[in-house]
Amino acid sequence: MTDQPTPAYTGPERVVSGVQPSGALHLGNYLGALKKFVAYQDQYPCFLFVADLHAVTVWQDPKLLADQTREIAAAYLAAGLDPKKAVIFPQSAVRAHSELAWIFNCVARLGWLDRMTQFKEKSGKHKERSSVGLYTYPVLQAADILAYRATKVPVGEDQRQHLELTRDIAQKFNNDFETPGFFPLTEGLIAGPGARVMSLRDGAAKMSKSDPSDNSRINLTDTPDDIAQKVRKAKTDPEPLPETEEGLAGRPEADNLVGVYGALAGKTKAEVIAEFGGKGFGTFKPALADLAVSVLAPVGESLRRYLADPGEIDRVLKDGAERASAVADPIVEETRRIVGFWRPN
Ligand code: AQP
Repeated sequence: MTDQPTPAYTGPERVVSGVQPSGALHLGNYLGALKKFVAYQDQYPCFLFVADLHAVTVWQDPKLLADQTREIAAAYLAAGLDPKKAVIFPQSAVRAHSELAWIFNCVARLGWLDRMTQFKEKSGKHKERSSVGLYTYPVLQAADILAYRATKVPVGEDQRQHLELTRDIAQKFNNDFETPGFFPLTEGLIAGPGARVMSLRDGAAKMSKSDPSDNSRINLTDTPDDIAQKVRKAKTDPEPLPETEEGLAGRPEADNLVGVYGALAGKTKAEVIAEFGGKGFGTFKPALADLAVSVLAPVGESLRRYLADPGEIDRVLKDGAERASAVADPIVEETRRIVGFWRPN
């Protein structure tokens, strides 16, 4: 794969990202994605979708999918996104994503997809029985981004490899069709606190919706009591917190909890260690529980209020789909022209 800069893309800066409607959102989704979306909505035009096309790469109950989609939109609003600023929409309602994904399926190489670690993790031992969609998921992601010629994508650390694939697809398209700079080489906004929140039960596994243990994650819908209890029960080692940040090496659970505290408080790990270094988890965990409740409980409350008004969520999603299509459709139309598809003379 190549990573050479093509002649520069000179269009406007745009932010695109999405979250799958495949279960209740957790602290990792909040810190790795939602909180960042909110920070960018005042800086750039933001296109934030509910990734229902991605969700159906594994089985989703058709009776639940639309409501799950509303739930993610409600979480966006509860986290602080303003639909007058950010464009919030269901991915499947903007056809440009699927159309561009097919063209990119013909640009991406099998060898590139074979290297994607998320497919290996998600398909596990059942690769032969996985959907083809799960395999080509990163190609659809490239289409999600490039349908808006997005220049910036805020995501968690787990998406880094997929973003590199998006750049490779953009570059190969630009080279193959001799349209330098047509698609931008999108930058991932990945770094920073909360980019990789780990499971509360295992510091080596990422916090995930699909983890069978509910105690492994803090859900945005958890009550303050649930949140405090999950923090209390979080796996740790018997040592007090180290006096320096370097002392967190080899202590994944301690490192994770310090990182979560920092991400919630807007502090670096070094600042958290300066405050709690040398103290035991008997002191640190209650402080973390109080902080987590103070940040997440209002989000949970707001989420419940939005969910009580599905009509309002539907208005946001419909309006968002129209605004998103107005940007993406001309880009896909131009792509069709570049590829050489038939058009009436
Ligand atoms: N543990 C995490 N730490 C930081 N960021 C995370 N994200 C997910 N988990 C963490 C970020 O959340 C955004 C939306 O993710 P998604 O729902 O589209 O899919 P995912 O990454 O597959 O999330 P999950 O929770 O792990 O779901 P399952 O269990 O279904 O696979 C992305 O920006 C992601 O980086």
